[in-house]
Amino acid sequence: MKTNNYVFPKGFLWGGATAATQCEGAWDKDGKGASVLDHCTNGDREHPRKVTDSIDPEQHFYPSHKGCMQYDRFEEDIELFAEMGFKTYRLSINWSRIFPNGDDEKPNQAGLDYYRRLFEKCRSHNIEPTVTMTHYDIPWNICVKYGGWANREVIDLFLRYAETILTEYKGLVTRWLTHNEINFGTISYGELITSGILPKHRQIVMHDADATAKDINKRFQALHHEFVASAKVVQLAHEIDSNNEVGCMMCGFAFYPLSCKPGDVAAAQRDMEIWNYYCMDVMCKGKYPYWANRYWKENDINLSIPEEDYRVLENGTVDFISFSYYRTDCSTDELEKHEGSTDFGMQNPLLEATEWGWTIDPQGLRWLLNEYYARYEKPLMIVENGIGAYETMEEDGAIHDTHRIEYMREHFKAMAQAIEDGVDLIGYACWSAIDIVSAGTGEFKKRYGLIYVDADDLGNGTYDRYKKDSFFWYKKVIACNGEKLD
Ligand code: BGP
Repeated sequence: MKTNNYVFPKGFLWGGATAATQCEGAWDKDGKGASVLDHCTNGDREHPRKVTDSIDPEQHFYPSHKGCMQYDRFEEDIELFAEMGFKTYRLSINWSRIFPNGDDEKPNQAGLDYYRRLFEKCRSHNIEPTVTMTHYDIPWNICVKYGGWANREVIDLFLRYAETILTEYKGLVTRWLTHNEINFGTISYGELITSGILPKHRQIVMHDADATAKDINKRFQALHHEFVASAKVVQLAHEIDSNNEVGCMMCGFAFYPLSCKPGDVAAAQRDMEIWNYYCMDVMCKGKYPYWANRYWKENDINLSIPEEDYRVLENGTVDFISFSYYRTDCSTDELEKHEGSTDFGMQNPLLEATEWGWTIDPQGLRWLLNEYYARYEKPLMIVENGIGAYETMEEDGAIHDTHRIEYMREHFKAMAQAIEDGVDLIGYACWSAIDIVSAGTGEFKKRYGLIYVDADDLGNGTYDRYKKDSFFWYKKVIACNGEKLD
Protein backbone atom coordinates (compact mmCIF):
# COMPACT_ATOMS: atom_id res chain seq x y z
CA MET A 1 0.00 0.00 0.00
CA LYS A 2 1.29 3.50 -0.88
CA THR A 3 1.90 5.86 2.05
CA ASN A 4 3.19 9.44 2.10
CA ASN A 5 6.41 8.31 3.70
CA TYR A 6 9.61 8.28 1.69
CA VAL A 7 12.64 6.18 2.38
CA PHE A 8 16.15 7.52 2.00
CA PRO A 9 19.15 5.41 3.00
CA LYS A 10 20.65 5.87 6.45
CA GLY A 11 23.50 8.37 6.28
CA PHE A 12 22.11 10.02 3.16
CA LEU A 13 24.18 13.12 2.46
CA TRP A 14 21.75 16.04 2.57
CA GLY A 15 23.35 19.37 1.92
CA GLY A 16 23.81 22.38 -0.28
CA ALA A 17 26.30 23.62 -2.83
CA THR A 18 28.15 26.71 -4.01
CA ALA A 19 31.14 27.51 -6.19
CA ALA A 20 34.06 29.70 -5.18
CA THR A 21 33.88 32.23 -8.01
CA GLN A 22 30.18 32.71 -7.44
CA CYS A 23 30.19 33.08 -3.67
CA GLU A 24 33.61 34.03 -2.29
CA GLY A 25 34.28 37.52 -3.60
CA ALA A 26 37.66 38.83 -2.34
CA TRP A 27 38.88 38.13 -5.85
CA ASP A 28 42.30 39.71 -5.35
CA LYS A 29 42.67 39.40 -1.57
CA ASP A 30 45.50 37.60 0.26
CA GLY A 31 47.54 36.86 -2.84
CA LYS A 32 44.78 35.41 -5.03
CA GLY A 33 45.23 35.70 -8.80
CA ALA A 34 42.49 36.44 -11.33
CA SER A 35 40.49 33.52 -12.62
CA VAL A 36 38.56 33.35 -15.87
CA LEU A 37 35.27 34.42 -14.26
CA ASP A 38 36.99 37.42 -12.69
CA HIS A 39 37.26 38.77 -16.24
CA CYS A 40 33.54 38.32 -16.92
CA THR A 41 31.12 41.22 -16.58
CA ASN A 42 27.55 40.95 -15.39
CA GLY A 43 24.81 40.32 -17.93
CA ASP A 44 21.28 39.00 -18.03
CA ARG A 45 19.07 36.72 -20.11
CA GLU A 46 19.24 38.97 -23.14
CA HIS A 47 22.80 40.24 -22.72
CA PRO A 48 25.61 37.71 -22.60
CA ARG A 49 28.44 38.24 -20.16
CA LYS A 50 31.43 39.96 -21.73
CA VAL A 51 34.97 38.74 -21.27
CA THR A 52 37.38 41.65 -20.93
CA ASP A 53 41.11 41.24 -21.55
CA SER A 54 41.96 43.55 -18.72
CA ILE A 55 39.94 44.15 -15.58
CA ASP A 56 38.43 47.61 -15.59
CA PRO A 57 36.10 48.16 -12.61
CA GLU A 58 35.52 51.77 -13.70
CA GLN A 59 33.85 50.55 -16.86
CA HIS A 60 32.23 47.29 -15.77
CA PHE A 61 30.92 45.40 -12.80
CA TYR A 62 32.48 41.96 -12.34
CA PRO A 63 30.13 39.98 -10.09
CA SER A 64 32.70 37.41 -8.98
CA HIS A 65 34.68 40.21 -7.34
CA LYS A 66 32.08 40.33 -4.60
CA GLY A 67 30.18 37.03 -4.92
CA CYS A 68 28.04 36.88 -1.77
CA MET A 69 31.16 37.76 0.26
CA GLN A 70 31.55 34.29 1.68
CA TYR A 71 35.31 34.72 1.98
CA ASP A 72 34.69 37.25 4.74
CA ARG A 73 31.60 35.62 6.21
CA PHE A 74 32.15 31.87 5.91
CA GLU A 75 31.79 31.17 9.62
CA GLU A 76 28.34 32.69 9.72
CA ASP A 77 27.36 30.75 6.58
CA ILE A 78 28.52 27.42 7.90
CA GLU A 79 26.68 28.02 11.16
CA LEU A 80 23.51 28.59 9.14
CA PHE A 81 24.15 25.40 7.14
CA ALA A 82 24.67 23.53 10.41
CA GLU A 83 21.40 24.92 11.72
CA MET A 84 19.65 23.36 8.73
CA GLY A 85 21.39 20.08 9.58
CA PHE A 86 23.59 19.82 6.48
CA LYS A 87 25.56 16.59 6.35
CA THR A 88 27.66 17.91 3.50
CA TYR A 89 28.63 21.25 2.04
CA ARG A 90 29.67 21.05 -1.57
CA LEU A 91 32.00 23.90 -2.40
CA SER A 92 34.95 24.48 -4.65
CA ILE A 93 38.51 25.51 -4.04
CA ASN A 94 39.42 28.48 -6.18
CA TRP A 95 42.41 27.27 -8.19
CA SER A 96 43.72 30.82 -8.55
CA ARG A 97 43.64 31.30 -4.78
CA ILE A 98 46.14 28.45 -4.41
CA PHE A 99 48.21 28.98 -7.56
CA PRO A 100 47.54 32.62 -8.51
CA ASN A 101 49.03 32.24 -11.99
CA GLY A 102 48.47 28.53 -12.35
CA ASP A 103 52.15 27.90 -13.06
CA ASP A 104 53.69 29.21 -9.83
CA GLU A 105 56.36 27.03 -8.23
CA LYS A 106 54.92 27.39 -4.74
CA PRO A 107 51.31 27.62 -3.56
CA ASN A 108 49.90 30.73 -1.92
CA GLN A 109 49.95 29.99 1.81
CA ALA A 110 47.15 32.44 2.64
CA GLY A 111 44.88 30.61 0.19
CA LEU A 112 45.70 27.23 1.72
CA ASP A 113 45.06 28.62 5.20
CA TYR A 114 41.67 29.98 4.20
CA TYR A 115 40.31 26.63 3.07
CA ARG A 116 41.81 24.88 6.08
CA ARG A 117 39.85 27.19 8.36
CA LEU A 118 36.75 26.64 6.29
CA PHE A 119 37.03 22.82 6.29
CA GLU A 120 37.78 22.79 10.02
CA LYS A 121 34.73 24.91 10.63
CA CYS A 122 32.61 22.45 8.60
CA ARG A 123 34.04 19.48 10.49
CA SER A 124 33.37 21.17 13.82
CA HIS A 125 29.69 21.07 12.87
CA ASN A 126 29.85 17.50 11.52
CA ILE A 127 29.49 18.74 7.97
CA GLU A 128 31.57 16.76 5.51
CA PRO A 129 33.00 18.92 2.75
CA THR A 130 32.47 17.69 -0.82
CA VAL A 131 35.07 19.58 -2.78
CA THR A 132 35.24 20.47 -6.46
CA MET A 133 38.81 21.03 -7.60
CA THR A 134 37.91 23.36 -10.41
CA HIS A 135 34.58 25.12 -10.92
CA TYR A 136 35.00 27.87 -13.57
CA ASP A 137 38.11 29.21 -11.81
CA ILE A 138 40.99 28.48 -14.17
CA PRO A 139 43.73 31.04 -13.50
CA TRP A 140 43.53 33.72 -16.18
CA ASN A 141 47.24 33.35 -16.85
CA ILE A 142 46.68 29.74 -17.95
CA CYS A 143 44.13 30.96 -20.40
CA VAL A 144 46.34 33.70 -21.85
CA LYS A 145 49.80 32.14 -21.66
CA TYR A 146 48.93 28.52 -22.41
CA GLY A 147 45.66 28.72 -24.35
CA GLY A 148 43.83 26.83 -21.61
CA TRP A 149 43.38 23.07 -21.55
CA ALA A 150 44.00 22.81 -25.30
CA ASN A 151 47.66 22.88 -24.24
CA ARG A 152 48.94 19.57 -22.88
CA GLU A 153 51.22 21.35 -20.40
CA VAL A 154 48.16 22.28 -18.37
CA ILE A 155 47.79 18.65 -17.28
CA ASP A 156 50.92 18.94 -15.15
CA LEU A 157 49.96 22.34 -13.82
CA PHE A 158 46.66 20.90 -12.66
CA LEU A 159 48.37 17.87 -11.13
CA ARG A 160 50.64 20.11 -9.10
CA TYR A 161 47.58 21.94 -7.82
CA ALA A 162 45.69 18.70 -7.13
CA GLU A 163 48.61 17.15 -5.29
CA THR A 164 48.96 20.28 -3.17
CA ILE A 165 45.35 20.31 -2.01
CA LEU A 166 45.06 16.54 -1.63
CA THR A 167 48.10 16.56 0.63
CA GLU A 168 47.20 19.70 2.51
CA TYR A 169 43.65 18.63 3.34
CA LYS A 170 44.31 14.93 3.89
CA GLY A 171 41.85 13.77 6.53
CA LEU A 172 39.79 16.95 6.35
CA VAL A 173 38.37 16.25 2.90
CA THR A 174 37.80 12.78 1.47
CA ARG A 175 35.16 13.41 -1.20
CA TRP A 176 36.48 15.15 -4.30
CA LEU A 177 35.09 16.13 -7.69
CA THR A 178 37.57 16.97 -10.43
CA HIS A 179 36.10 19.29 -13.12
CA ASN A 180 32.71 20.92 -12.66
CA GLU A 181 30.29 20.09 -15.51
CA ILE A 182 33.10 18.93 -17.72
CA ASN A 183 30.60 18.10 -20.47
CA PHE A 184 29.99 21.79 -21.15
CA GLY A 185 33.42 21.60 -22.78
CA THR A 186 31.74 20.12 -25.87
CA ILE A 187 30.15 23.52 -26.76
CA SER A 188 31.12 27.20 -26.84
CA TYR A 189 29.68 27.83 -23.38
CA GLY A 190 32.34 25.71 -21.74
CA GLU A 191 35.21 26.92 -23.86
CA LEU A 192 36.32 29.59 -21.42
CA ILE A 193 34.79 28.53 -18.15
CA THR A 194 35.57 24.83 -18.16
CA SER A 195 38.45 24.68 -20.64
CA GLY A 196 40.11 28.10 -20.36
CA ILE A 197 40.02 28.85 -24.09
CA LEU A 198 39.54 32.56 -24.74
CA PRO A 199 36.35 33.02 -26.80
CA LYS A 200 36.80 34.77 -30.15
CA HIS A 201 33.93 37.17 -29.59
CA ARG A 202 34.81 37.79 -25.96
CA GLN A 203 31.35 36.76 -24.83
CA ILE A 204 29.97 33.81 -22.95
CA VAL A 205 27.39 32.33 -25.29
CA MET A 206 25.91 28.85 -25.36
CA HIS A 207 26.56 28.25 -29.03
CA ASP A 208 28.91 30.05 -31.38
CA ALA A 209 27.52 29.85 -34.89
CA ASP A 210 30.92 30.95 -36.30
CA ALA A 211 32.91 28.16 -34.69
CA THR A 212 35.33 26.75 -37.26
CA ALA A 213 36.49 23.14 -37.50
CA LYS A 214 39.73 24.33 -35.89
CA ASP A 215 37.86 25.82 -32.91
CA ILE A 216 35.89 22.63 -32.45
CA ASN A 217 39.00 20.52 -32.66
CA LYS A 218 40.61 22.65 -29.98
CA ARG A 219 37.60 22.16 -27.70
CA PHE A 220 37.76 18.41 -27.95
CA GLN A 221 41.53 18.33 -27.57
CA ALA A 222 41.11 20.40 -24.40
CA LEU A 223 38.55 17.92 -23.12
CA HIS A 224 40.91 15.04 -23.78
CA HIS A 225 43.56 16.73 -21.64
CA GLU A 226 41.00 17.30 -18.88
CA PHE A 227 40.11 13.59 -18.98
CA VAL A 228 43.75 12.57 -18.68
CA ALA A 229 44.32 15.02 -15.82
CA SER A 230 41.22 13.80 -14.02
CA ALA A 231 42.22 10.14 -14.39
CA LYS A 232 45.67 10.92 -12.99
CA VAL A 233 44.08 12.77 -10.09
CA VAL A 234 41.93 9.72 -9.27
CA GLN A 235 45.06 7.60 -8.93
CA LEU A 236 46.93 10.25 -7.01
CA ALA A 237 44.04 10.80 -4.60
CA HIS A 238 43.89 7.07 -3.81
CA GLU A 239 47.67 6.94 -3.27
CA ILE A 240 47.63 9.94 -0.93
CA ASP A 241 44.74 8.66 1.17
CA SER A 242 42.95 5.36 0.64
CA ASN A 243 39.83 6.98 2.12
CA ASN A 244 39.62 9.43 -0.74
CA GLU A 245 36.77 9.05 -3.18
CA VAL A 246 36.81 10.91 -6.45
CA GLY A 247 33.83 11.64 -8.65
CA CYS A 248 33.27 13.13 -12.04
CA MET A 249 30.88 16.09 -12.17
CA MET A 250 28.48 16.31 -15.10
CA CYS A 251 25.79 18.67 -16.16
CA GLY A 252 22.89 16.21 -16.17
CA PHE A 253 21.25 16.61 -19.53
CA ALA A 254 18.01 14.81 -20.23
CA PHE A 255 16.62 14.78 -23.74
CA TYR A 256 13.22 13.46 -24.72
CA PRO A 257 12.24 12.97 -28.35
CA LEU A 258 9.96 15.87 -29.30
CA SER A 259 7.61 13.32 -30.88
CA CYS A 260 7.54 9.59 -31.53
CA LYS A 261 8.80 10.22 -35.06
CA PRO A 262 11.80 7.92 -35.52
CA GLY A 263 13.95 10.91 -36.56
CA ASP A 264 13.18 12.65 -33.26
CA VAL A 265 13.93 9.49 -31.28
CA ALA A 266 17.28 9.18 -33.03
CA ALA A 267 17.99 12.88 -32.39
CA ALA A 268 17.34 12.38 -28.67
CA GLN A 269 19.70 9.42 -28.64
CA ARG A 270 22.43 11.46 -30.36
CA ASP A 271 21.92 14.35 -27.92
CA MET A 272 22.19 12.01 -24.94
CA GLU A 273 25.39 10.60 -26.44
CA ILE A 274 27.25 13.83 -26.97
CA TRP A 275 25.93 15.78 -24.00
CA ASN A 276 26.31 13.05 -21.41
CA TYR A 277 28.03 9.89 -22.48
CA TYR A 278 30.97 11.29 -24.42
CA CYS A 279 32.48 12.47 -21.13
CA MET A 280 30.92 9.95 -18.78
CA ASP A 281 32.12 6.90 -20.71
CA VAL A 282 35.68 8.14 -20.59
CA MET A 283 35.54 8.98 -16.90
CA CYS A 284 33.46 6.02 -15.73
CA LYS A 285 34.45 3.26 -18.15
CA GLY A 286 37.96 4.46 -18.94
CA LYS A 287 37.43 4.58 -22.69
CA TYR A 288 35.82 6.69 -25.35
CA PRO A 289 32.34 5.52 -26.37
CA TYR A 290 32.05 3.07 -29.27
CA TRP A 291 30.54 5.79 -31.49
CA ALA A 292 33.34 8.32 -30.87
CA ASN A 293 35.09 7.59 -34.18
CA ARG A 294 31.91 8.22 -36.10
CA TYR A 295 31.39 11.47 -34.22
CA TRP A 296 34.97 12.66 -34.75
CA LYS A 297 34.75 11.88 -38.46
CA GLU A 298 31.44 13.68 -38.90
CA ASN A 299 32.84 16.77 -37.18
CA ASP A 300 36.37 16.81 -38.65
CA ILE A 301 37.86 16.23 -35.23
CA ASN A 302 41.42 14.90 -35.23
CA LEU A 303 42.73 14.43 -31.74
CA SER A 304 46.28 13.95 -30.70
CA ILE A 305 46.18 11.04 -28.23
CA PRO A 306 49.50 9.45 -27.25
CA GLU A 307 49.19 5.68 -26.73
CA GLU A 308 49.96 5.97 -23.00
CA ASP A 309 46.84 8.11 -22.46
CA TYR A 310 44.59 5.13 -23.09
CA ARG A 311 46.13 3.31 -20.13
CA VAL A 312 45.86 6.38 -17.93
CA LEU A 313 42.14 6.67 -18.72
CA GLU A 314 41.60 2.96 -18.07
CA ASN A 315 43.33 3.13 -14.70
CA GLY A 316 41.74 6.33 -13.52
CA THR A 317 38.01 5.69 -13.58
CA VAL A 318 36.01 7.57 -10.98
CA ASP A 319 34.58 6.10 -7.78
CA PHE A 320 31.22 7.77 -8.14
CA ILE A 321 29.24 10.04 -10.42
CA SER A 322 28.08 13.47 -9.40
CA PHE A 323 25.89 15.69 -11.51
CA SER A 324 23.66 18.75 -11.65
CA TYR A 325 20.02 18.52 -12.63
CA TYR A 326 17.85 21.50 -13.48
CA ARG A 327 15.72 20.81 -16.53
CA THR A 328 14.90 18.59 -19.48
CA ASP A 329 14.74 19.48 -23.17
CA CYS A 330 13.38 17.90 -26.32
CA SER A 331 15.27 16.76 -29.40
CA THR A 332 14.16 16.78 -32.99
CA ASP A 333 15.84 16.20 -36.32
CA GLU A 334 13.96 19.20 -37.71
CA LEU A 335 14.77 21.98 -35.30
CA GLU A 336 14.60 24.62 -38.04
CA LYS A 337 10.94 23.81 -38.64
CA HIS A 338 9.90 24.55 -35.08
CA GLU A 339 9.52 27.67 -33.03
CA GLY A 340 10.49 27.87 -29.38
CA SER A 341 13.92 26.33 -29.40
CA THR A 342 16.05 26.54 -26.26
CA ASP A 343 19.80 26.53 -25.87
CA PHE A 344 19.64 22.76 -26.01
CA GLY A 345 16.88 21.90 -28.46
CA MET A 346 13.15 22.40 -28.02
CA GLN A 347 11.24 23.43 -24.95
CA ASN A 348 8.85 20.74 -23.81
CA PRO A 349 5.36 22.13 -24.47
CA LEU A 350 3.92 20.01 -21.67
CA LEU A 351 6.07 21.44 -18.91
CA GLU A 352 6.14 24.70 -17.03
CA ALA A 353 9.33 26.73 -17.09
CA THR A 354 11.07 29.17 -14.76
CA GLU A 355 11.35 32.87 -15.53
CA TRP A 356 14.62 32.03 -17.26
CA GLY A 357 12.94 29.45 -19.49
CA TRP A 358 14.25 26.36 -17.68
CA THR A 359 11.59 23.64 -17.72
CA ILE A 360 10.64 22.13 -14.39
CA ASP A 361 10.60 18.34 -14.57
CA PRO A 362 10.91 16.31 -11.37
CA GLN A 363 9.98 13.06 -13.12
CA GLY A 364 12.88 13.61 -15.48
CA LEU A 365 15.20 13.28 -12.50
CA ARG A 366 13.98 9.75 -11.76
CA TRP A 367 14.42 8.93 -15.43
CA LEU A 368 17.96 10.34 -15.58
CA LEU A 369 19.03 8.66 -12.34
CA ASN A 370 17.92 5.35 -13.81
CA GLU A 371 19.64 6.05 -17.13
CA TYR A 372 22.96 6.79 -15.47
CA TYR A 373 22.72 3.94 -13.02
CA ALA A 374 21.80 1.39 -15.68
CA ARG A 375 24.79 2.40 -17.75
CA TYR A 376 27.51 2.67 -15.10
CA GLU A 377 26.28 1.08 -11.86
CA LYS A 378 28.30 3.52 -9.80
CA PRO A 379 27.01 5.45 -6.78
CA LEU A 380 25.34 8.69 -7.81
CA MET A 381 25.27 12.03 -6.04
CA ILE A 382 23.17 15.01 -7.06
CA VAL A 383 25.43 17.97 -6.34
CA GLU A 384 23.27 20.71 -7.84
CA ASN A 385 19.51 21.04 -8.20
CA GLY A 386 17.32 24.03 -7.60
CA ILE A 387 15.29 26.85 -8.99
CA GLY A 388 16.48 30.34 -9.91
CA ALA A 389 13.83 32.98 -9.25
CA TYR A 390 13.21 36.66 -8.51
CA GLU A 391 12.56 37.00 -4.79
CA THR A 392 11.93 39.86 -2.41
CA MET A 393 12.09 40.25 1.30
CA GLU A 394 8.93 41.24 3.19
CA GLU A 395 8.88 44.11 5.68
CA ASP A 396 9.29 41.64 8.53
CA GLY A 397 12.39 40.04 6.96
CA ALA A 398 10.58 36.91 5.70
CA ILE A 399 11.15 35.49 2.22
CA HIS A 400 8.26 33.35 1.04
CA ASP A 401 9.86 31.08 -1.56
CA THR A 402 7.05 28.55 -1.83
CA HIS A 403 8.10 27.86 -5.46
CA ARG A 404 11.41 26.51 -4.14
CA ILE A 405 9.77 24.30 -1.51
CA GLU A 406 7.44 22.91 -4.16
CA TYR A 407 10.32 22.36 -6.59
CA MET A 408 12.46 20.57 -4.02
CA ARG A 409 9.61 18.49 -2.66
CA GLU A 410 8.73 17.10 -6.08
CA HIS A 411 12.37 16.39 -6.88
CA PHE A 412 12.79 14.59 -3.55
CA LYS A 413 9.82 12.39 -4.36
CA ALA A 414 11.44 11.52 -7.68
CA MET A 415 14.68 10.70 -5.85
CA ALA A 416 12.84 8.46 -3.41
CA GLN A 417 11.25 6.64 -6.33
CA ALA A 418 14.61 6.16 -8.03
CA ILE A 419 16.01 4.79 -4.76
CA GLU A 420 13.08 2.40 -4.60
CA ASP A 421 13.90 1.41 -8.20
CA GLY A 422 17.28 0.31 -6.86
CA VAL A 423 19.45 3.28 -7.80
CA ASP A 424 22.37 3.82 -5.42
CA LEU A 425 21.87 7.52 -4.69
CA ILE A 426 24.17 8.66 -1.90
CA GLY A 427 23.45 12.35 -1.53
CA TYR A 428 21.83 15.57 -2.58
CA ALA A 429 23.20 19.10 -2.44
CA CYS A 430 20.74 21.79 -3.43
CA TRP A 431 21.81 24.66 -5.62
CA SER A 432 22.45 26.83 -3.94
CA ALA A 433 22.96 26.72 -0.22
CA ILE A 434 22.82 30.53 -0.16
CA ASP A 435 22.12 33.22 -2.77
CA ILE A 436 25.14 33.65 -5.03
CA VAL A 437 25.97 35.05 -8.46
CA SER A 438 24.53 33.21 -11.46
CA ALA A 439 27.30 31.68 -13.53
CA GLY A 440 25.45 31.90 -16.82
CA THR A 441 24.13 35.45 -16.68
CA GLY A 442 26.18 37.02 -13.89
CA GLU A 443 23.01 38.23 -12.19
CA PHE A 444 22.43 38.22 -8.46
CA LYS A 445 18.67 38.51 -8.81
CA LYS A 446 18.48 35.00 -10.25
CA ARG A 447 18.33 33.67 -6.72
CA TYR A 448 18.77 29.99 -5.92
CA GLY A 449 19.55 30.02 -2.21
CA LEU A 450 17.80 28.81 0.92
CA ILE A 451 19.36 31.86 2.53
CA TYR A 452 18.65 35.32 1.16
CA VAL A 453 21.54 37.73 0.73
CA ASP A 454 20.79 41.43 0.65
CA ALA A 455 22.62 42.34 -2.56
CA ASP A 456 21.72 43.43 -6.07
CA ASP A 457 23.11 42.85 -9.56
CA LEU A 458 25.65 45.66 -9.22
CA GLY A 459 27.09 44.75 -5.87
CA ASN A 460 25.01 47.13 -3.72
CA GLY A 461 23.54 46.04 -0.39
CA THR A 462 24.49 45.02 3.12
CA TYR A 463 25.18 41.39 2.14
CA ASP A 464 23.39 40.38 5.34
CA ARG A 465 21.84 36.92 5.44
CA TYR A 466 18.15 36.10 6.02
CA LYS A 467 16.45 32.71 6.27
CA LYS A 468 13.92 31.97 3.53
CA ASP A 469 10.88 29.75 4.14
CA SER A 470 12.72 26.96 2.33
CA PHE A 471 15.43 27.11 5.01
CA PHE A 472 12.95 26.02 7.67
CA TRP A 473 11.32 23.44 5.40
CA TYR A 474 14.63 21.83 4.39
CA LYS A 475 15.68 21.70 8.05
CA LYS A 476 12.59 19.59 8.80
CA VAL A 477 13.22 17.32 5.81
CA ILE A 478 16.81 16.67 6.86
CA ALA A 479 15.78 16.05 10.47
CA CYS A 480 13.52 13.15 9.40
CA ASN A 481 15.88 11.95 6.67
CA GLY A 482 13.35 12.81 3.97
CA GLU A 483 10.60 10.63 5.37
CA LYS A 484 8.08 13.46 5.52
CA LEU A 485 8.08 16.04 2.76
CA ASP A 486 5.03 18.13 3.65
C1 BGP B 1 25.52 25.01 -13.27
C2 BGP B 1 26.79 25.48 -12.64
C3 BGP B 1 26.64 26.35 -11.45
C4 BGP B 1 25.38 27.17 -11.38
C5 BGP B 1 24.16 26.52 -11.98
C6 BGP B 1 23.00 27.45 -12.28
O1 BGP B 1 25.66 24.93 -14.62
O2 BGP B 1 27.63 24.41 -12.27
O3 BGP B 1 27.84 27.03 -11.28
O4 BGP B 1 25.56 28.47 -11.61
O5 BGP B 1 24.42 25.85 -13.16
O6 BGP B 1 23.22 28.14 -13.47
P1 BGP B 1 23.10 29.69 -13.57
O7 BGP B 1 23.96 30.24 -12.49
O8 BGP B 1 23.60 30.05 -14.92
O9 BGP B 1 21.67 30.01 -13.40
